[in-house]
Amino acid sequence: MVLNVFVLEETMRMIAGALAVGISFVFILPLGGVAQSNAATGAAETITVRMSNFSYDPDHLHLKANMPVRLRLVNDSSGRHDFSAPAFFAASSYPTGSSAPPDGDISVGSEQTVEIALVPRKPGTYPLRCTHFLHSLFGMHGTIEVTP
Ligand SMILES: [Cu+2]
Repeated sequence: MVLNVFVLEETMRMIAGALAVGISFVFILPLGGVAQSNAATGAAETITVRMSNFSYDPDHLHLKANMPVRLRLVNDSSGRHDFSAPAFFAASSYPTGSSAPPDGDISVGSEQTVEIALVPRKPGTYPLRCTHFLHSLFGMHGTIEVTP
């Protein structure tokens, strides 16, 4: 009987733990939705790129020349990655007070999000890659297509 009570307590604790995880999920999702709708009310379209081990999602960005855009780089992996596209960043312009990322490379730490506002200026297809050792070889590369 004592053993049964113990097992019951353990089970209750596990259920409570699972509920806590479920509840935090429920709270996180609406926050993400609010952030997205706020961005949508701004002038520029927000494009979210998720960075993981070892890919970009999406790995092909389709942008319009002279249309302001906000790139939202979300790294939900356990390690640091970067978004390196020197030719693309050099062929874009930036809002007053900001400029192209140094070396055309944006570094995003684990569980971090970085946003950059820009206006693509020159149509073309630009390579995108992660410069971390072997990441590109493992599939962490893509293209940014700017159409007229
Ligand atoms: Cu990487």
